[in-house]
Formats: sequence, C-alpha cells, structure tokens
Amino acid sequence: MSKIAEVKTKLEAGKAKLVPGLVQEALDEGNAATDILQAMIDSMGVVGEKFSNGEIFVPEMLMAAKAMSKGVDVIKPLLTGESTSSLGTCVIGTVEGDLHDIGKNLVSMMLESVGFKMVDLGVDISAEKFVNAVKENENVTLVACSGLLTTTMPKMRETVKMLKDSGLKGFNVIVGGAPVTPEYAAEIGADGFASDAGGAAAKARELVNA
Ligand code: B12
Repeated sequence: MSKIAEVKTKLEAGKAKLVPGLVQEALDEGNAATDILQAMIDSMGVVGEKFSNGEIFVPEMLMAAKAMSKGVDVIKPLLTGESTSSLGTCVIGTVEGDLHDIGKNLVSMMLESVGFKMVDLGVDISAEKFVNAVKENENVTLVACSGLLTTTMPKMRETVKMLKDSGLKGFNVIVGGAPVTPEYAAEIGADGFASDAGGAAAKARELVNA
C-alpha cells in the first residue's frame, strides 16, 4: 500500500496518533504536501458518506477530524510559507450553531499565506460577534464565514446581512462551506464565494485588490 493510501486508511479509522507519522513518511517518500492534503480531504468525504449510511456515528467522525487536524499540522509549514505582502486583517469564523472547523482552518491557513493578518473567532459565532470583531480590529479588509450544515445556512444569511447593515466600511464578505453554492452566496449578499481553500485565497486577493 502506498504511504498516501495508508494515511487515508488510518485517517478514516480515526487513528490520530498514527496519522502525523504517516504524513511525515509520505513527505519523506517525495509526495507533495498538496497531494497529501487532497487525500486527507477526500478521506473526510468518505467519513461523511459512512456517517450518512449509518456505518459510523458522531464519535468516529470526531476521531477522524482529530486525525485530520494532526495530519494538517505536519504539512502546514510547507503549505503556508512566509508572506511579504499585507492585504489587511481578515476576520474568520464558523457561523452560529455550527461546530465544524477543519475547512475554516484550512481557509485561514491559505489566507494567511497570501498576506492577511488572521483573526480567527473559532466556531459557533453569532452575527453580532462577527460585527464586533470588525469594529474591534484595525484595517479589516475581509470577513470570511464558514458553514457546513444546511440547518445553519440561515445564520450565514443573518451574518452577511448584519455585516452589510452595520454601517461599517472597507471590507468584503466571503462565504463558503460544503452546502454553500455561488448562487446562495450571491442571494444572501456576499461579495465572494469559493469551493475550496485555494479558491478562497484567490478570490480574497481579487476582492481586496479590486
Ligand atoms: C468531521 C465532521 C464532523 C465533526 C467536526 C469536527 C471539526 N473539528 O470540524 C463533528 C463530529 C463535530 C461533526 C458534528 C456534526 N456533523 Co459533521 N461532518 C464532518 C465531516 C465528516 C467532515 C467535515 C470536514 O472537515 N471536511 C473536510 C474539509 C476540508 O472540508 P470542508 O469543511 O467542506 O471545507 C472546504 C470547503 O467547504 C471550503 N470552505 C469551508 N469553509 C469555508 C469558508 C470560506 C469563506 C470559503 C471561501 C470556503 C470554505 O474550503 C474548505 C477547504 O477546501 C462532514 C462530511 C463532509 N463530507 O463534509 C460531516 C457533515 C458536515 N456533518 C454533518 C452532520 C449532520 C453533523 C451533526 C449534525 C451530526 C449529529 N447528529 O450530531 C453534527 C453537528 C454539530 C454542529 N453543531 O456543528 C453532515 C451535514 C449535513 C448537512 N448538509 O447539513 C455532514 C455532511 C455528514 C453527512 N454526510 O451527513 N461533524
């Protein structure tokens, strides 16, 4: 079995102690960090399918998430690098009612790598907290909202609306997460959408430099 395949198998089995070592071995074998990351993202899709099919339950999903985070820690320094430009401050968070943070963390990592100073509010963030963070931090040029649950999508709408109605200026709002579509992003008044972390960085740069 290839090292990447081993990473996938152990990640899907939620082996958080084994995954970091296997990721390192996969790197040592010459695999690109981006390929390992993509394999881990694909594995989370497999985990989600198993959950949908009733083959696994929340605790197993949580263990896989922990394994993924530990694996990402190993490749993070290789993916981010040192950025020299400054695109201002980005406030990022997962919307209220939603505890998923792996995708948000990847997006945060990529935005930092293209030159944003990141203010990560964490998960389960109310619209008010997003607005307050824009008020309290200097030079906020971007607000990024993540949401993974269809049930919390109305909270994303509420957040974008409150940010836009706040009277605060100088920033764009970008949204994303598995259930979010470009159409939904436009409908709720967001300035940008991307389906993955790389796309988020490209879109953010485009919005801030516009
Ligand atoms: C891991 C996981 C969990 C973990 C989360 C741990 C953590 N620290 O994040 C735990 C166990 C806590 C969990 C709980 C639940 N989960 Co869950 N979970 C998942 C799982 C398996 C993987 C998510 C993940 O990390 N994916 C990998 C990352 C890299 O992908 P991503 O998040 O989509 O992010 C990428 C893009 O979307 C985008 N992106 C993300 N954010 C942003 C933001 C911006 C601004 C931009 C531009 C882009 C962007 O870029 C990212 C990187 O490429 C998914 C299955 C799936 N296929 O997604 C289910 C899934 C999301 N969960 C689901 C459910 C139902 C739940 C629970 C309700 C289960 C329950 N009965 O309790 C709870 C809800 C808890 C809560 N209130 O949030 C459903 C959601 C169904 C739906 N459509 O609403 C899914 C789809 C599983 C399924 N197939 O049914 N879950």
